[in-house]
Amino acid sequence: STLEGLKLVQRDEGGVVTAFREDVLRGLAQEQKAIPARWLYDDAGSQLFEDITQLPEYYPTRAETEILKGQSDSFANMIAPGCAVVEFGSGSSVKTPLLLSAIDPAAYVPLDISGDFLRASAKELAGKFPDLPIHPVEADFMGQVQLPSDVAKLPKLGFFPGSTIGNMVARTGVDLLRSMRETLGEGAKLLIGMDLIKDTDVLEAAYDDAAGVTAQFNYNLIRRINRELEGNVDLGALVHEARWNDDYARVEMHLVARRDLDFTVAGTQFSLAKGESIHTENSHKFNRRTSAMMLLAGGWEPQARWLDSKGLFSLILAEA
Ligand code: AVI
Repeated sequence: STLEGLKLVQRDEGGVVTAFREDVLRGLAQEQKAIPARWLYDDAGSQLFEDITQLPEYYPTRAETEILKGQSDSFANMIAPGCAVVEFGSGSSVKTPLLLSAIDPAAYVPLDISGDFLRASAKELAGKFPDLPIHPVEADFMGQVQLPSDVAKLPKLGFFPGSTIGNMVARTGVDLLRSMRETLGEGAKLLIGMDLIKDTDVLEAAYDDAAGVTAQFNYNLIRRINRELEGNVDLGALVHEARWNDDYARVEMHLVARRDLDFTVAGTQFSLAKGESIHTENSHKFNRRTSAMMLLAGGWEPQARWLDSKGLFSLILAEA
């Protein structure tokens, strides 16, 4: 049973495997089976996501990059020079340099839970901006983070691109926005990417590309369960599906059973009936009003909003 699984969990050492096992066993015991999306991002999953950002169907990365390139004058006008840019996540090799070149900050503070990612990207950035002080902080930014004393006196700009906020349910997203406000302090600004609601076909194609890379990204979760949690899920019995949920304004990724199947994970037995699914990710989409509502609920007042030329994606500047 799930309870026995949880007891096992407390006895073992590896904290990450333990948390993974707990989340998977709890998620598979639910009526609608669901596994938190963060488990998609092991090394293989992170590489697959990088590949996704290059796909013709996956427009968000290109659209946001276009805004960052095209609006550098607007950023320079609205954001104080000499601020500290605090990036939530260790930074993209393309987007971060575009922002930093536009606003000429006094310091850059990437926050990431993975020290390895953090060091690698800080090193890459130091090569491009040799005069910019970089202060990487290894921390879970879902809670308040203590910023280095070097940047205490500088105005702060938070940067959270990619519409990663959309991977959280509203309550978690609002909690994160509030934590960001606490981390950055009174008077701070936040530049945040929020993907837009659009034609269902365009949205579903972005999460179910013709080359099947997103499907592999989804299947990788099952490979990880089979490898790390002694699972025996027959991957051939599951098919990747991207589903627009109009009530929640989100694209959902599911793994749908092609036939009835039984399997075991960490000693616990589960079954899926043909057509049932494991829900593996949400990607919420926004419009002008819902993005403003979300930001306001998190303690941020929207000040400016930019779209790419096709109107697919929004980048919003908000003030604490
Ligand atoms: C990381 N995140 C913003 C991506 C998204 O678009 O929701 C994750 C992703 N999942 C499938 N494709 C991309």
